Amino acid sequence: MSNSKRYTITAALPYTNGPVHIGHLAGVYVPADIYARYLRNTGNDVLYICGSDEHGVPITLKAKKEGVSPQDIVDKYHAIIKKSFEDFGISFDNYSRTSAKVHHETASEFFKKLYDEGKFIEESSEQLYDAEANQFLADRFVVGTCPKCGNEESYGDQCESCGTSHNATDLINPKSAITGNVPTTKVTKHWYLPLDKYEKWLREWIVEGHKNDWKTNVLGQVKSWLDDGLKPRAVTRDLDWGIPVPVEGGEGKVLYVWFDAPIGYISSTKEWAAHEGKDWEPYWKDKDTKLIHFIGKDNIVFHCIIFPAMLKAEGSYILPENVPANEFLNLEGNKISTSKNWAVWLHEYLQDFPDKQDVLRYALTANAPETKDNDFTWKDFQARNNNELVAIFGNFINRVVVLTNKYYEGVIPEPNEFSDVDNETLEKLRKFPSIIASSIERYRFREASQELMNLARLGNKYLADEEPWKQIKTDPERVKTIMYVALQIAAGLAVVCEPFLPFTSKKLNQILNISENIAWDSIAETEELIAANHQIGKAQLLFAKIEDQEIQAQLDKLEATKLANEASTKVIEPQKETIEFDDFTKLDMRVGTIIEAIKVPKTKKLLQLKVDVGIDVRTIVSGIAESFKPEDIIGQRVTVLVNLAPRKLRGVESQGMILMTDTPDGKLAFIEPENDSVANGEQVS
Ligand code: B3M
Ligand code: ZN
Repeated sequence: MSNSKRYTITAALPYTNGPVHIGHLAGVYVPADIYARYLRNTGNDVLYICGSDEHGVPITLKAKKEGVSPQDIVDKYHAIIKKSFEDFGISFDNYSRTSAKVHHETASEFFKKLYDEGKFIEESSEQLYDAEANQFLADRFVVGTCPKCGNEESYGDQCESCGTSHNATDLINPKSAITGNVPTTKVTKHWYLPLDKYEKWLREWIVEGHKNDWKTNVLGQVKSWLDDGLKPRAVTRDLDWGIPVPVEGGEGKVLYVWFDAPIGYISSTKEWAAHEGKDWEPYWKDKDTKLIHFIGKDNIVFHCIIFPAMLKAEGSYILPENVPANEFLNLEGNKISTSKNWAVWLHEYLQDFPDKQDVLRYALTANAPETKDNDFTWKDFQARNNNELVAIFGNFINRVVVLTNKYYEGVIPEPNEFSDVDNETLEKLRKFPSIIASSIERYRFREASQELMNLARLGNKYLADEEPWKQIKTDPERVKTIMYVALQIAAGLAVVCEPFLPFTSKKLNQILNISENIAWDSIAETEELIAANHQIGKAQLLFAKIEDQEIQAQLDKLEATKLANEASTKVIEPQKETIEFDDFTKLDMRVGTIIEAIKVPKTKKLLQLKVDVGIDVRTIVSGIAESFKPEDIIGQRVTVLVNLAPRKLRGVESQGMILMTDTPDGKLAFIEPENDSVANGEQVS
């Protein structure tokens, strides 16, 4: 194709300290995949690459916590992540890992070249040190107050709250993440990239040069850092996990993870090229290649300031054409968190919904956090599936295929003369590929996904208005034209849905018996996408309704996570003063059963109960109304302190006390005999 271009598309390398979750997918991998698939479908030379980020402190910390080696951690999660991406249909041309030999070599050479050309500052200075752990405290090994926004849990290299990247020594009140100790300092030598020298150039290139085509959230962050002034940044660390510093004096030191990780894009390209027998260099060095980095907002500084400064210093590489960073996705109102297990993990989703990759892709795209943080809810997921994919897209295709089979045994009829509505409908169909393309090219994937749905809506409306199922009795010749037009829309949908719903597109091509994919650009020009007399296949369900209980199961899973988290942070009260055995025997505790319960009027907490305690049936006023509805506790077995002196509560005399305990979510729970046959009045001792 004449206007074919070369694209190098990168998706942030996931840290291998945990599996991939929906936040990663919505922010990075799904939009990048839509973009890559679209560009391939429009005839471009596309390289879409990624790989596991296997260095850095998060991995060392996880290994320490689990008592295994960092290599064990990265091997475990690399395998899970790689497989889940494949099963989910993320169409990477290559998925590498930064522990690969080619990466160690590429990153070392890169560092060496900058070192040899005098691009670094070499400096010894006091760095934070944890004497007990015998460890310098860089990056996530140290937590403290962010000097910029006051967040008390900023990491040594970056504050996740305001996005600022800083040096560990800038933190206020630093604390070791390993021992909790207040760090001391110790002198050590490191190599620094003098970012200040690139400030002017960065401003011209991004703030001036890309003011009209980069996203405002990205431009805003970049501008604010430049306005604050850039400082030299250490690109080496005193750690034992990473790529050894390949120069004299670098013994026992490794490259900073954010120095080596973006070079991972280059190594992944080399690995791919070697495998495919191609040349990697045009993808990184030809100025006509468009380099696009898909990332989340916490990675903006590294992709817009530090990595470009590295590439510029090296001198032979192209710079990104765009860095379409997304904001964050929350989950059911709370921040997604790997350590708190508050996430929908991709590998678990694929187990629970094995053939519903496209549903998640669609739900995440339709609700993507493109301009602000967004919330994923299972209810919205269900609604996107049931009300859009099933009710609009699936319904349209199903009607077209069922009717074509019913009226014509699956053979597409020859149309008669087109009515105005037919012509208008076909004209609208021809415009959709460029409408969707324009949204995708501007990184507006939500908008693009809604235009895709609008094409299905067009098809549905056309059928609803033309009513072939009625006309078949009165004007069968007209129905031939209607079905022909509807089939053109179905064929168009198979093409333009591919970037968003690749599994569906494939299935739809099978149903329509299309073996050679129709070209995206041909839709605008061709009179006929799918020809008369072509035999199509039988109807198959494209999307199935998701029932309430499937959604409830997911919500229950999250609820269990919440409870487990609360339980693990719950403070256990210290033991009370010792008592004598005689003190204990004074307590008369009996098993009983609640036989009546009503609310005490004008109180929030009190229930008035009638309890059969074996000795008698007595009234007890109990502060449990916030945990139980009266009607739910009739018949409940309880333990009652029966010889507590009676006292009046809101005018009602309470003759005893029901023993209760607390649940992690702040509700109360009864203490009841484990065995149902225990009679009322039995003593508890
Ligand atoms: N691993 C950060 C992250 O997963 C980091 C991205 C590297 S991209 C070169 O959020
Ligand atoms: Zn901050």
